[in-house]
Amino acid sequence: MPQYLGLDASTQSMTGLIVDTDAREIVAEESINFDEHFAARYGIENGVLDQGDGVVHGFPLMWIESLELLLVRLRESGQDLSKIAAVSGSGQQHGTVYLNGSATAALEGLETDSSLFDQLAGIFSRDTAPIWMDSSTNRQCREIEEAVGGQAALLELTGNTAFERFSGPQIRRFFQDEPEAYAVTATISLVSSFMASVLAGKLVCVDAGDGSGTNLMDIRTRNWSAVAQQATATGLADLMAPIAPSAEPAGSIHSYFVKKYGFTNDCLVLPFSGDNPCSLIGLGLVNPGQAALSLGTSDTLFSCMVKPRFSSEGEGCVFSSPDDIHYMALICFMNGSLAREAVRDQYKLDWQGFTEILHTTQAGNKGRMMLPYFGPEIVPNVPAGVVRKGLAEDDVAGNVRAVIEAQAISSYIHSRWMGVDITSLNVTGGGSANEEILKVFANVHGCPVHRFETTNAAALGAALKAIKGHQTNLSWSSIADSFCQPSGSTIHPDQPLRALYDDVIAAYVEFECDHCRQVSFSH
Ligand code: XUL
Repeated sequence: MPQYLGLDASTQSMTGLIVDTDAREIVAEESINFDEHFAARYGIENGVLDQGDGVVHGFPLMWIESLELLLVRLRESGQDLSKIAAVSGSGQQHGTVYLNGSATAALEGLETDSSLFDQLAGIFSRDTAPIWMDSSTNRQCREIEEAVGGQAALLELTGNTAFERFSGPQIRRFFQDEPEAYAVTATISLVSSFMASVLAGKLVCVDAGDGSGTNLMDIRTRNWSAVAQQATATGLADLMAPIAPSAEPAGSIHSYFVKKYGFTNDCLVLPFSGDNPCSLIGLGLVNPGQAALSLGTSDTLFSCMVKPRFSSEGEGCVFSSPDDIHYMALICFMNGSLAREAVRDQYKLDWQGFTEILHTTQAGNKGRMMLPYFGPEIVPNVPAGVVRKGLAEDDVAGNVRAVIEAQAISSYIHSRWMGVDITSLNVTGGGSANEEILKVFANVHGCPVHRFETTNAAALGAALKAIKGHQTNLSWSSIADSFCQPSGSTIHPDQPLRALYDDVIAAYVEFECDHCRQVSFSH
């Protein structure tokens, strides 16, 4: 019975999801929460180390430790890992891992008499990895854009303007601020290719899905762009593994995992991708025009496109799909669950109390509005600072509804550039468990919202990538048909409320524009 493992190395946790292609079902789903296991040792909160001034990093060694814990947990829960024919994965997109010259030998020489932690602790030229929440590279973004001939030129070349959270600007900042550490860096991996390298016991290529979140890949050829690499840092072309087809196996799993956890020697390791491209296929968006919403640490809205279509405002992103044929349009809001949790905590609510308030308050919030920038926001690109209109800070109910309406409206107005007529939204992420939140999104977008069985779409997409890499004759549509059906719970829009939201949306646009004119970095 072939089974496939999808791993998701995300911001706050390491998840493993196993699918069985004969049974056509998800047979296991386990997660290791970073704070729960590592908060004290690594000094992290919500999975990350916030160093101030927009500098937010993760710990590659902690990800390695949690991989090991996860495999133990999967075994303890009764999973027989010898059934796994192939493994692939998803990594929080954009993060960069810096390895020194000892990495190749250390990965290859892993032995089971000590832990991954002990054997891999010395392979880094930088202990921490800047991740997507890092907003400290504004200067580097502008420098890279200028060096390739301007913002429009970078957009045309890579599908994206320079974003602070993207890998290229992170690399440039390291190159500028820590030249000595940069000089001893032999390889720069993405979170995805780093985790794949640990499993394969050798440096694994980047896939085009994650490569397109770097500001370094030519979006049309799906190869690194020499021009973008030169604009970013000296000698960068030699530090980055090539881009490989997403379904081309990188090799077999290293014997460490065979001996220690019971995988077989011929279990394949496929290149990992970014969490967004993995979520695209995990939610079954393998055909153009389909759209989905992920309510996670950040909220993202994305769709599948035939050709790369760019956001001229530079607020959206374009990635390659893991099918290596289509493209993914995405907008990412930094203030996803971070904002929902900030409101919940500020008013000392639990999720039940929060949900009851949403249920009992009126759509449109009687004109009370919030711009929920609890942290710096990506879309629109503004610094941190919550702004309220007609809404007192001590108005608990008003603030709860305001944060959710703001998120839904923002996802609506900032997705127009995709040119996709959104007729339904497939929804995932922790926030998708909450029906009252989904009702607001259904009413604002005026379309049904389909809930999926797994809230781990990225891990599911990774498992589907593993299937495709092993059973190469299967089409993406047939794989998606088997595993990506809504769980049956669909939230339909309430048409009169949708009409009401027209005015609310117009008022929100005005409120947001006024604020952006006053404070934004780039407007
Ligand atoms: C998307 C983005 C986030 C991260 C979350 O561009 O930065 O969605 O991928 O892990």
